Amino acid sequence: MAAPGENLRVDGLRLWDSLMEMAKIGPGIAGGNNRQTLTDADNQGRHLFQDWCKAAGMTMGVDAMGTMFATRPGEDPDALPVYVGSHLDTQPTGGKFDGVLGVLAALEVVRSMNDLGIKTKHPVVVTNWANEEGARFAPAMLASGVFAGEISLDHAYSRTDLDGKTYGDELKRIGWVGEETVGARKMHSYIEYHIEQGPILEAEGIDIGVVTHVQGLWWLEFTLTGRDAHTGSTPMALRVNAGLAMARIFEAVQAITMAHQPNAVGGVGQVTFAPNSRNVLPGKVVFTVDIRTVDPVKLDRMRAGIEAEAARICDELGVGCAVEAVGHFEPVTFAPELTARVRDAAERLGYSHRDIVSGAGHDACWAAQVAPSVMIFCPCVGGLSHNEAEEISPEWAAAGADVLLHTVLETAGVVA
Ligand code: HGY
Ligand code: MN
Ligand code: MN
Repeated sequence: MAAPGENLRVDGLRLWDSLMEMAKIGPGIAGGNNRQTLTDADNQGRHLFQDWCKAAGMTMGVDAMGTMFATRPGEDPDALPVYVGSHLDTQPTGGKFDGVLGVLAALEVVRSMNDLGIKTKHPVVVTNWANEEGARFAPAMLASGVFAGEISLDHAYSRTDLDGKTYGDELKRIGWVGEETVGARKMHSYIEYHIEQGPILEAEGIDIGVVTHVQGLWWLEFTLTGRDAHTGSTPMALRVNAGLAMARIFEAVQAITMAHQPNAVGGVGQVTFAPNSRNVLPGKVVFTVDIRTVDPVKLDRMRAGIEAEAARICDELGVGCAVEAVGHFEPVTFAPELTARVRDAAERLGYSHRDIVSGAGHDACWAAQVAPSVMIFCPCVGGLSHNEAEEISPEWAAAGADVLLHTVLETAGVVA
C-alpha cells in the first residue's frame, strides 16, 4: 500500500520535551520515577496528559477503571477508531520511559497530524490505560484486563495495596472514576509503542522491534504459615520456619525455570514477612512467583512443577502452604497484517528492524483479545527497565514514533 507520505516524521524534540516534562511528576530518588497508579502523582500526571490532549483538539473520555481515552475525530463517523497508547503509571523505582513513551508518542502522532493538516477516515484515540504495572494493585494490566472482559470490575475494585487500600477507593479518592462502562468502546485496532525492556535491539544495533508475540505469564501468590517464635531461644528442631520454606521454594523456582530453557524466566519480586521483626521467626510469609514463557504447554508445566515442589517443601517443614493465581495471560500473537505494516513503515523510513518477542507484558496483550493489535519497540540502554536508570536516546524515541505515525496513518486511512 502506498505510504501516506514518504518523509512524514514526528517532531522528535517536542516528543522529548513532553517526556521530560512528564518525568518531573512523581520523581524517583535516583533520576527515574515513582508515579504509582492512583497516587497523587498519578493524578497530577493524568491532568497534565488531559491538558495536552485538549490543547491538541481532542475530547477526553474516562471509563469506570480510570482509563483515559482522548479522541481525534475521523471523517467517517461510523468507522471504528484506531486506538494508540500505553500507560503513565510507573513502578516504585521506575524509569521515565516504560509506558510513558507509548502514551506521549501517540499524542505526538496526533500533534503531527494536526501540524500537517492530515485527516483520517477512522478516528484516532490516544489511550492511557490505568494500572498497567500491577505494582501497587495486582495483577499487572488490570484495567485493560477488565476492558477485554477477562477480569470483573468488582474483582478489580477489590484489589488491595500493602496498606490495605482498595483500587476502587483510591480511584474515587483521586477523582478518576469515569462514567463510561469498561469495555463498551469497540476498537478497529490497537497499536502500542514501547521500549524493549531487554538487550536485543541495542546489542544488534537495530532501530525498531516489530513485536510479533508476547510471552505468557503466571503470577502465583504463596501464603506460607509458620509460627512466630523467638530466633534465639527456640531450638532448631521446634521451629515452624516459613522463612526457610520460602528460601527453598525460591531455589525450586530457579531450578524448574532453568530446566525449561531456552526462553523461560521465573523469579520473585515481592515478599512480605510478618511480623517482620529481626528476632522473631515469621509466622506468615507472602510472596508472588512470576513465571513466563512463550510456550503455553511449558508455562503450565512450570506452574505445576513449582506448586508441587512448594507443597513438598512445606510438608517437610510442617509449614502451611496456600497458593492463589493472582495474574495470568496466555502467550499472545499479534495481527500479521499489522506487523507487516510496521515492517513496511520501518523499511520505508530507512530504519533497521527485526521481529521480536516481548518479554514484558503490556496492555496490548488484552487489547489483542478484542481487536487486531500490534506493538513497536525501540531499544533501551543495556536492556535495563523497572530501574530508575532506564535510558533511551532522543533518536531512538523519535524513530519509533515515526514508525508509529506511519502505521497509524495507514491503519486509520488518510483522507485526501
Ligand atoms: O509485568 C510486566 O511485564 C509489565 O511491566 N507490567
Ligand atoms: Mn510498560
Ligand atoms: Mn513496566
